[in-house]
Amino acid sequence: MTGALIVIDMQNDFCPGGALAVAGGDEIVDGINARMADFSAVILAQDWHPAGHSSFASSHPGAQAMDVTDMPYGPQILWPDHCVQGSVGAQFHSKLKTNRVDLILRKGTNPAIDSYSAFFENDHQTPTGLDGYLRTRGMTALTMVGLALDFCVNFSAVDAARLGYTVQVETSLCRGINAAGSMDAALSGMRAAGVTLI
Ligand code: VGL
Ligand code: ZN
Repeated sequence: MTGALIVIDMQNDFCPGGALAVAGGDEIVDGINARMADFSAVILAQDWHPAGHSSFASSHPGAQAMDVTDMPYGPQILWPDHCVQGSVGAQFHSKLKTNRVDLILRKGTNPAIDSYSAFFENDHQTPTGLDGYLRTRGMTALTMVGLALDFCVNFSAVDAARLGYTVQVETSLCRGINAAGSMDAALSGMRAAGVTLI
């Protein structure tokens, strides 16, 4: 048992029937549960937006979901309202096992900045604190699974590799959104950053 399993955003809103459903998102829950015993730490990331978050299309008059807007920190895809703090959609999938979990890391709580990555908000500068947690626990090898492969898993994996972690993404335990070629870009970006895809 070595290293940490980082489970990204296994929440109702990213599963079929949810506000930002990822196709087959619920198919990976059992496999993720089964992997938890293989790691010395298990961390869950949880997308956790205040109502009216700036990444929601509904917060931008005239905008549609999947439009791209310019934010002070760069281009931002506008999403349907999702993972609103305290909502059923923000809860973890009901079959996800949480007893073995060491840390639940909530992200996307700043109304003005989205946060795909579990390490930094989308300005790529504001830390979530996860790096400090992992470093002080002596974790250097990270395995990532969850949703969505081309957004939050991708950004988390690339940031972790840049921070010096050994990172592998188990793609069979991930599912993606694939908006405008985002899947191919994510896979090549992760490889270029030194992430191992298995
Ligand atoms: C995610 C879009 C918006 C994700 C979160 O978990 O990949 N994608 N918020
Ligand atoms: Zn979000």
